[in-house]
Amino acid sequence: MNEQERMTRRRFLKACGLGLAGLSLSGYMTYLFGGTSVKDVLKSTLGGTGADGFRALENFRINSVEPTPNVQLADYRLTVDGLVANPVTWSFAELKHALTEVEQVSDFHCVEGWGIKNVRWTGVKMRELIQQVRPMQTATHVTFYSLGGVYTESLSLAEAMEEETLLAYGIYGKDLPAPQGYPLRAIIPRMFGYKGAKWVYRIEFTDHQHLGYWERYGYNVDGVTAR
Ligand SMILES: Nc1nc2c(c(=O)[nH]1)N[C@H]1C(S)=C(S)[C@@H](COP(=O)(O)O)O[C@H]1N2
Ligand SMILES: [Mo]
Repeated sequence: MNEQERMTRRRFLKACGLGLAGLSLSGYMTYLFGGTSVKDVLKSTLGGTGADGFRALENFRINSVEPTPNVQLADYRLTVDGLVANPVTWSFAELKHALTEVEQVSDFHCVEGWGIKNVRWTGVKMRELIQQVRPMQTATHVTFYSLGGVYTESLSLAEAMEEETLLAYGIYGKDLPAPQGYPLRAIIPRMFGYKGAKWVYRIEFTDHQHLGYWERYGYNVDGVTAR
């Protein structure tokens, strides 16, 4: 780890968990880096919240490594490019016109040990978007880029095609609050929250997997096991 990574790690630890009730530092490190399953994390810590400076929003803790970008919806564009036959750049209105709106109720869980049951998202299915842009034979992965300029995440094409993989713009029947990724965030319910980038403005199809932000600090690319 170089100095910058150490700083980031330290900031991360400070930001997201030293205050978690009932978790010792070593316990915390264990579940951060010790091969813990989603179920174990949820079992051990669901319901336990700490006075740790997170801003609660509908029981979410706003988790961001960058400040909330100031997005004017009129200026927003989503670009889908890379290894696709039909690249697109859509305004928000064009996106909603091109794809079918769906509602989906699913649980949300963060690797840090908090989770929320039955979150009601509104958005569009990645699967439908993928069918429209028509990936080339060589495309194996998709990378999500975030307007914050710092955060990226990626999925295999198969993961992106899963029934429940969403691009969400609403929550509980309202627009997504800005800190939660307005106007567009990725939701992959069976994976930890870090797999879903907030403020997505570009989706690139590639022939290899880009490591996501937290994956460079040791999180698993599969998004299901902590390590
Ligand atoms: N752009 C961006 N997306 C992000 C993150 C981030 O720091 N930046 N954090 C991820 C993590 S670790 C989690 S748990 C969720 C948190 O979502 P929330 O802020 O709505 O609770 O967003 C994910 N997407
Ligand atoms: Mo997270």
